Amino acid sequence: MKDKKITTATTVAGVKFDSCVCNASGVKCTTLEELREIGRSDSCAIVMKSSTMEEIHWDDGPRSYYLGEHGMVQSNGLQNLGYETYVAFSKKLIKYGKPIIASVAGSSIDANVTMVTAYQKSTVDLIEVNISCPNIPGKSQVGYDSKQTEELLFALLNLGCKPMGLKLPPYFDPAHWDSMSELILRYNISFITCINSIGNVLVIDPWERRTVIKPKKGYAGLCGEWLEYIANANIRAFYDRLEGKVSIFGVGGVKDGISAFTKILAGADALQVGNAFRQGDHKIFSTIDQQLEGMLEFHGFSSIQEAKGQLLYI
Ligand code: RRO
Repeated sequence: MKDKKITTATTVAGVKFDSCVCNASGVKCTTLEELREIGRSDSCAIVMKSSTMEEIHWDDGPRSYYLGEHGMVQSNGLQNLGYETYVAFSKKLIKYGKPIIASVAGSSIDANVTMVTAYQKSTVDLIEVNISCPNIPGKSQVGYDSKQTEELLFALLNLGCKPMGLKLPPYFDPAHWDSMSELILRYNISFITCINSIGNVLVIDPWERRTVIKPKKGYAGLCGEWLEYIANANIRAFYDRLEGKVSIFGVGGVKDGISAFTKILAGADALQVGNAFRQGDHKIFSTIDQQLEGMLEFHGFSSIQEAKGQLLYI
């Protein structure tokens, strides 16, 4: 019998991807050289660092602290080169022939409108609005507040034809999945990215008797393997609520074919890799993709589309 051809090609918000593993915003994707390296790699897309109106750079620190191979805490504080630079970068990244994803993290509704409008006119393919950065002193995450989220989504209506998505914080209660899903459907959001880091964790150095991160008295975003099951829960909860109308990027603890496959079963259309990319090199995308192909084959699926959401219950 002829072998079944297996593919990890996927579609996010109507945009075609040749495979389904790419970088997560925040990790080695701030400078043009970093973005070019992602372009040259087997990452199925190029996701850019979340941008603000102006460049942000901090000299203080420490802003990140590594917890072995499993993950890290960070408070990068939205360091980026400013949205106009990323609009310009997007032109230079076209030659890699893969979707380019802009990320927007404005400090106000007006800032987000300005940036989304600019990206709508640019050469990016998808626009992700990040409503879940935990590391801005004095500001809570918009994604934890339905009223603020709705005001933002209303302002972002009808700014252009490119698909717009939301990068969401981890939610821990069904009521939040319900209210956020309702807004996502009402405001025609095309894709969501689940999940951002777990905000406001506190790592304490017991020997120095102090915090390990400088800003916000040490409160910072937790990244890496600890996110895996929280991300799975969020992906599944949104998959169950979004009526198949919204694509899902799964992110949080993706480090191999198994952690990738379980997110596809939960309902993800594609995967983003943060911590494992930080730790490893640019081969991580193809390594995970090939292992994922093996998992699809093992379970008799020939595509992501076939496997997506096919979680069984005991
Ligand atoms: O730059 C950051 O501190 C940061 C961002 Br924008 C984000 O979305 N999530 C995160 O954990 N850190």
